[in-house]
Amino acid sequence: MSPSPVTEEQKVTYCRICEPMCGLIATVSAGRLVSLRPDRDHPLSKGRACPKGIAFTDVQNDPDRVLHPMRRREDGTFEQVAWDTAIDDIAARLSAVVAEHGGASVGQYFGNPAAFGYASSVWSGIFMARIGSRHLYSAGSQDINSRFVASKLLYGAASQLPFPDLLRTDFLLMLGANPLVSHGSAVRAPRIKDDLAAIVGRGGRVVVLDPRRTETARHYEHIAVRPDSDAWLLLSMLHVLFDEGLHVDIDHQARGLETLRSLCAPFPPEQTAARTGVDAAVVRTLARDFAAAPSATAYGRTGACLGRHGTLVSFLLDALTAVTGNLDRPGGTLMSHSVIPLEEMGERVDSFSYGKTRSRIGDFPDVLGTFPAALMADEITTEGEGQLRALFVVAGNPVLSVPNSAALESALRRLDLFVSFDLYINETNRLADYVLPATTMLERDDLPIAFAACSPTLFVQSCEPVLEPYGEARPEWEVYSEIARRMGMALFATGPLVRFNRVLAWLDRRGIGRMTPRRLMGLLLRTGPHGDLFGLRRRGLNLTRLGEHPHGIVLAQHAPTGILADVVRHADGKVHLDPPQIAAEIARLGRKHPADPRFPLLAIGIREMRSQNSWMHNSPTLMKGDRRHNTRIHPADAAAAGLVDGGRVRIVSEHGKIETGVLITDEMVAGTVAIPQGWGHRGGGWHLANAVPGANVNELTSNRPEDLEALAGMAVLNGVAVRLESV
Ligand SMILES: Nc1nc2c(c(=O)[nH]1)N[C@H]1C(S)=C(S)[C@@H](COP(=O)(O)OP(=O)(O)OC[C@H]3O[C@@H](n4cnc5c(=O)[nH]c(N)nc54)[C@H](O)[C@@H]3O)O[C@H]1N2
Ligand SMILES: Nc1nc2c(c(=O)[nH]1)N[C@H]1C(S)=C(S)[C@@H](COP(=O)(O)OP(=O)(O)OC[C@H]3O[C@@H](n4cnc5c(=O)[nH]c(N)nc54)[C@H](O)[C@@H]3O)O[C@H]1N2
Ligand code: SF4
Ligand SMILES: [Mo]
Repeated sequence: MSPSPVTEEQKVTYCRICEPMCGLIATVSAGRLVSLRPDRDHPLSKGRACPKGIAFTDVQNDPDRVLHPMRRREDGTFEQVAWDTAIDDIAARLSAVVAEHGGASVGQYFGNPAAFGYASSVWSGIFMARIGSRHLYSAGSQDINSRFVASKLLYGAASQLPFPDLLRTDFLLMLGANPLVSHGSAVRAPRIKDDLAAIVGRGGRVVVLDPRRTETARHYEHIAVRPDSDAWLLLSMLHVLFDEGLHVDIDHQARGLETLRSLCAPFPPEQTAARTGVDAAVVRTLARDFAAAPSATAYGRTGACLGRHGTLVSFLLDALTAVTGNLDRPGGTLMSHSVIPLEEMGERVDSFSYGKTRSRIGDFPDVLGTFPAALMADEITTEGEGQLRALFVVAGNPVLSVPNSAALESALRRLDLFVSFDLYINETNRLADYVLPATTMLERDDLPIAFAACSPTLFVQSCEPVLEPYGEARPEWEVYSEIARRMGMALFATGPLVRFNRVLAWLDRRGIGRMTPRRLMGLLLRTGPHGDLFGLRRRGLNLTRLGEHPHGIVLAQHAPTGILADVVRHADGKVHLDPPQIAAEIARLGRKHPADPRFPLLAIGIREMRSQNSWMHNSPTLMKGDRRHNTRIHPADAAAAGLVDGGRVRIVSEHGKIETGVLITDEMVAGTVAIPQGWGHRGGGWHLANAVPGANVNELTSNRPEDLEALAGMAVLNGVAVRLESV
């Protein structure tokens, strides 16, 4: 008898590894993923996907994946346990911590992949709010919180993520972003390479400000700027605009123009050139050209956010756009606009707060209810009221991603309870009491949140699970619900309501029944700006209608403009160009850069095409071709340190040292080295990653409160002072 033919199914889905969320088609057979390929019918990605998206098959089917609840034994190895056993024990131990030390001693760290699904973020947030946690942390303090704080100061709305109108702009000033590799961040544009080319194609310009001649810079106009000097450069550009009267009247939109003008006055380009490495004449021309362009937009990403002045730099980028009349208009910088107004709800119930509470260590303001992850180590080890004692890590690997890994690693060993939800046993959760098997992006339904609101084309897509969870994997939100139940804690009870609870309790009281994340999102969708209003708006959106369009729906070719008044939440309805925090930060500028002759070079980060932060180095497809961890070094710096291409180098900072490979290249500005992030593997479970470990750049970075960026508590991960030693 011949074996019965196995039927293969093609399922429409989208990638949730990074922000473009490219359309994918999954081939599934007998409940297993066979392959992934780009979705040609996806209106935005149109048949494009990157190597990581395709290689997700390796992750989905990885024999190293965690598929059962794992409990750590005394000797550090893990044993498989039943879900019931794990949840009972976690609930009991958490109850004990809460009884003895209060809910404030419980915490959570939320990693980057968690931002690509709605359910675990919303439900774990509710869980933490109910328990009274005072310890929420996320990858944001190593990524984008400075952007959120700039938005809070400018617009009164921390969740606002203004983004460049790539489809219509005549002038894109790009500062500290490398979208040809990163595929774009805080702007959703799956075909960003084409979008940039089209700007030039229609006679416009793309100018890249970056210390490295990156993949993106090589294709466009590159201005090499010294690391962490962008604040001076932007202040000088604004100085020129004011000095030469190139700004426009924006009184209807903004207040504080005169204050901004006086803040920029002490920074003529001739004064800042030594600091930035950019000629005064170049800065003057750049400012004039930006102002003269029919439309222009200034955009920054991690290179803008991860220095000593990330909030100020993000603020100045928008200020530049605003004073040239380019805010909230076609071709300029657009205001983010969600189809499912989760962020708006958050703003309304004040869960997107800034400075509503302060951290126990370092006295930092909260950003969206979270504190700097750099403080976690000290929060665990510093005794006293509110000490962090029980930690949940959802989709994160902070031992590699947070500054001063060594400190965090040793602190994690001292927790009373440490629980992680992940696909792998990584460098962080190998120290956890429990590693719980999470569902992958293909094993859960999804709806767009967060970065989806930064799309130049107004677009919405939902997706259903492509696969049943492998093994015993479970969605995080169900596990949180179950832990709460076994602790006798009602997630939607009244009481000290914070964050989303107020709204959810309200919905629950109105008899919507058992609230699930999906129901909540369905309600928000229906009552949102494009929703069906329960039938009041014909052709409006609901989950059923979304389901009928698996490749997604283009709601408008262009994201809306003229919506500034709707998104600004300051009482006077205006953009604030004169916040006192910004004036204070400008006053601090010079003091934050002590020259230390022991560490004469500056290190910056670099993202690699076939990496995704720390978690795709176990994919055989992505690791093909003898990949290694190499630091890019300018020939002059290499010669001075006696280094050879392909050799080894020891990189030393005030906080630690690492050894890595040498790649000599003149794409660096002299005095700057670029070290890839996300390496340094010695996790519990990923064999291939561990076999090509590389070095962990965050052994060089600082978690001292006084070294964090002042306004948002951002980790300073670019512009790290180092020296090179030959080995
Ligand atoms: N020096 C330096 N440090 C940096 C940066 C830098 O440029 N330089 N960049 C920073 C930035 S921008 C970021 S975003 C952070 C990232 O920091 P983190 O979010 O802490 O780390 P990741 O490496 O993204 O690890 C994500 C973890 O989530 C797991 N995972 C993947 N998908 C899922 C899922 O669907 N569910 C669950 N439960 N788990 C999943 C992976 O297995 C992995 O263990 O790193 C930051 N650190
Ligand atoms: N292939 C791949 N794609 C990714 C990721 C990945 O790991 N791999 N990670 C994803 C994540 S989590 C994020 S947050 C995004 C980030 O998206 P991007 O920010 O676009 O990515 P980066 O490549 O880090 O680009 C930052 C740029 O800033 C430059 N830079 C560093 N310091 C400075 C400075 O002081 N001033 C200026 N002007 N420039 C500076 C760097 O040289 C670099 O070119 O990428 C996402 N996409
Ligand atoms: S660019 Fe990002 S979203 Fe698109 S396929 Fe690659 S990893 Fe997935
Ligand atoms: Mo990130």
